[in-house]
Amino acid sequence: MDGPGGARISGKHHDRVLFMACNRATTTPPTISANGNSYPPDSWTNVPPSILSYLPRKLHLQPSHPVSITREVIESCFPPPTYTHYNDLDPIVSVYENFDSLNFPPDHPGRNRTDTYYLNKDTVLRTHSSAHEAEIFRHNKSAGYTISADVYRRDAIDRSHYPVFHQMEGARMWDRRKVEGGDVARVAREQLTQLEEHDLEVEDPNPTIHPERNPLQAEHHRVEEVEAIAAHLKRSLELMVNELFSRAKRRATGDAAADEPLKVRWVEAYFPFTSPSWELEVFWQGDWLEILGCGITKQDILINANVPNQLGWAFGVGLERLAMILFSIPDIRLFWSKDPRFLGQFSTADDIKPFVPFSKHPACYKDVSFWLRSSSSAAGGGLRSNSQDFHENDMMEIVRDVGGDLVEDVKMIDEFAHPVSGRKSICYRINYRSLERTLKNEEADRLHEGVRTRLVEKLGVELR
Ligand code: FA5
Ligand code: MG
Repeated sequence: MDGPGGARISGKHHDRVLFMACNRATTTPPTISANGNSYPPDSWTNVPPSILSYLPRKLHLQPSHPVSITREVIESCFPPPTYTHYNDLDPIVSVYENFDSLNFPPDHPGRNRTDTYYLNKDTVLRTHSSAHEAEIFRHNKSAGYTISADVYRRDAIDRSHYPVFHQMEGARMWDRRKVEGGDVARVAREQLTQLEEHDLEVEDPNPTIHPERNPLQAEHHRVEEVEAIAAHLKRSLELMVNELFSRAKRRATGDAAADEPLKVRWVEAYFPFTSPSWELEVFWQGDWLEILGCGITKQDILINANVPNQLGWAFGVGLERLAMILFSIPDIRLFWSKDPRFLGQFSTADDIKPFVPFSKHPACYKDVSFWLRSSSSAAGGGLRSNSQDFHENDMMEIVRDVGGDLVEDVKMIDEFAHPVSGRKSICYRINYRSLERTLKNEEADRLHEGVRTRLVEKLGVELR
């Protein structure tokens, strides 16, 4: 399960974004400039220049890019005038917008500096497209909307996680004052019957509402309303998945697996801003893959947005996850490639062909083992860690900052505590591999030496 606030870095493209002054050590820079504004840094600041350099990229708007094509296909499932499409909202948001406006409790792990990029204590790079929900509910003129957005999370390094990725949010509201007799349940049911059928195989074993696991917002909603809105939500999203996968299937004729009906399943979930809530998983290449979270919007969010008479559903889907499946893209780093051998393979939403990998370049594995510092003095957000104040995401960030997209993945391969002192030792294996060329061993050695030096400087570990 992907939680709101987890993801990865590289540092090649510095366009419009400037990071004034050097942030290499723990010194705080005098000011951070991004998207034309300045942010005074403080003890919460943790966003490196390499991450700020992604802000101008906006892959979801880049013509013929697979992320953008995936967005277009999803938008076509939620057409105007019922849905307004918002695609260019500023990724720099307040802590209030990203967390408080959505009911995240003060101690939610997503708020930690280990999980989220802070420009300063009040300002973050959005960790999800939901950061704009409250604002759009307040001003939106149509019944529904979609938002596509680049989002940022500190997280592990592997082939399906990157510190920058794209989400698409969608929502659909019904206004009790505007439907006949205030009967939202009946209207939502009627609209459900107007939605198409599909031939996905859907597992949905749980009741819509479960008193403990997935409660009704009993003060605000009637059971019939939630049953009807949930059915409308699930069918709308199943149709979206069906549309994407039938496009992928059309191109894959001759592939036996492509003729099998696609299997999806609904699982119960929890989000602070919806109840009841679900996630949708797709069975793909032998495993269940989570593609989206959704639910019935918490009524207090709508009340705070000054639209107390509306109620409805919202969802948030990961665009790279879908694009990887749609185009058979094996590694999430590829989306950031500017190599024409990658970009040249995609054209439009009507011409979806599987990506043909250019030759797979060799991997180069290097291990690093270290003793953790035995005591701590961490400033700012809480730390989710082992006994000592080491958080894996801090290590991941150093690796990304040094190695950029030349790191394919990082795995912990050993961990133990000294029998007498209790001091902990960890060993990580870093896989250096370029997507575009053969990496020389000396180059990997240089990168690895850089990682080792920074681990000592920044995290105070003792190399073994
Ligand atoms: C959210 O971000 C919620 N805001 C979704 C939501 C919206 C729920 C509206 C209810 C109503 P989550 O953290 O699970 O949820 O992320 C949503 C999707 O983003 C995931 O299902 C997955 O497809 C994608 N995703 C999450 N983390 C990553 C990552 N590091 N790399 C690529 N895709 C990711
Ligand atoms: Mg999730």
